[in-house]
Amino acid sequence: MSNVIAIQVPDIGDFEFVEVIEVLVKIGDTVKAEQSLITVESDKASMEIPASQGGVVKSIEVKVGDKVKQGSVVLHVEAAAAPVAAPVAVSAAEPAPAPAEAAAVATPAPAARAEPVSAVASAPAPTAGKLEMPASTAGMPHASPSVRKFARELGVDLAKVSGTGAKSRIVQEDIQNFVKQALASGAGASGTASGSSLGGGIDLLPWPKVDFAKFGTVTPQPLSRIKKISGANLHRNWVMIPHVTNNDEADITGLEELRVTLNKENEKSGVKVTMLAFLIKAVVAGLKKFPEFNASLDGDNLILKQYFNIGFAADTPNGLVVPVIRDADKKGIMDLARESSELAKKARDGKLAPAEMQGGCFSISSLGGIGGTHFTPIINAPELAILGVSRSYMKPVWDGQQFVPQLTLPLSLSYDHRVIDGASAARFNAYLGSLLADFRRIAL
Ligand code: CAO
Repeated sequence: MSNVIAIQVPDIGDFEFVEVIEVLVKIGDTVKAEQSLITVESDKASMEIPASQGGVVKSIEVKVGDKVKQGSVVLHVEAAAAPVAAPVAVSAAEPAPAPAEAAAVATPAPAARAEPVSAVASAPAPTAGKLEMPASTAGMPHASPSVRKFARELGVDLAKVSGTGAKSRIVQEDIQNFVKQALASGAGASGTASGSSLGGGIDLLPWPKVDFAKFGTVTPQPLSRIKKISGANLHRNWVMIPHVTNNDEADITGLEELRVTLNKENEKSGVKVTMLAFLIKAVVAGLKKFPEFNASLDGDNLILKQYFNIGFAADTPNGLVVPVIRDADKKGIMDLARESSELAKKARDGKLAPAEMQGGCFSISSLGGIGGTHFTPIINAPELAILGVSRSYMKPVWDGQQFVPQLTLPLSLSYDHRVIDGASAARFNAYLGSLLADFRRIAL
């Protein structure tokens, strides 16, 4: 028995008649349930009418320019098997159609297509049994969902394309011509057609969806509030700042001796002199010598700072925070050691005030107490550079006559390459190394 089904236009809300602007299938095509069949357009927006039932297209009952309304038959398909009512076509409140009715007339399931955020972000969610026209797309390029999809696949910014269709609608051919022109003008993948997003955007695959439980027992654990906030900041900084990391090493043999001596002398003071305090002092000297490191980008301007506030990454049970030592240039080693340890304790206890994490000029991330050789610290925007410090180690160094043991501190300086050249970064890092190797230089 022939199983031919009429596919109708569903309830499309307040619009009595809408115009067919695209027919997306032809007779003989095999269509799947949910596949778009035609695009209709009101005076405000366009949308696709999907098939609720798969099958072979036997006849098409509409053409471009026709006006259709709820109940208009779009086409007939011959279903391979007995049709199944579309899963979301019938609202839970309505009685399901009898199988015979369902077999005769299948109303398309609601299927407002998932569009890029900019395209139909304001489109209302479809209600069961009803296909909502997206809200007005005023101000957006005039194009059907399938054309938008096509543009998206090619990375074309529709705002840059002129439409040649009715009412200046952008049609598929306009996209093809735009791409041809962009290629002919020699515009490369990154800078096409004077600012078009063709190849310039980040067009990534969706995040992999894996059912981990299939492979073993798993326990979901929500991220801490700090992790969520710091994660979003780190992500933005990593993506938006062209990072380069300069790796160097400093001879801290003498400095470590001094640190140990100071700690012995000041045992009763209750303040432990840390390598971090020396590093802060050395960084301040570096910022004074290389002012572009003590700056932030503001459009085409560099905002040079005359103050020296140094942040340091503190590892806490809830995640990473960066307390800031203000006016570090006005403080001595003991003050810096005391303040950094107080701030680190506050950070671990979750008691840092927001003001204690603001106003930084440059950050230090010291993993020296933990381990590692070198790493790539992520710049703490809007700062322009960050110093990563790894674990010091003893290495044999040839002094011209013999190998001598040298306590060596690895320094990893990440910098924003939009502002800082590789040569400047190498000089900055080498200067830090020279200060740490002979701290008397800091007085020069
Ligand atoms: N090389 C070898 N040993 C080092 C060292 C180095 N570069 N730096 C510190 N140490 C030693 C210290 O001497 C100390 O040893 P003792 O206990 O024997 O005296 C020990 O490591 C612990 O140091 P500390 O942690 O108390 O002090 P600190 O000044 O090195 O660090 C702070 C303070 C707040 C920076 C640190 O506790 C911390 O949180 N570090 C982690 C920072 C972080 O997570 N960075 C990553 C950010 S990106 O994800």
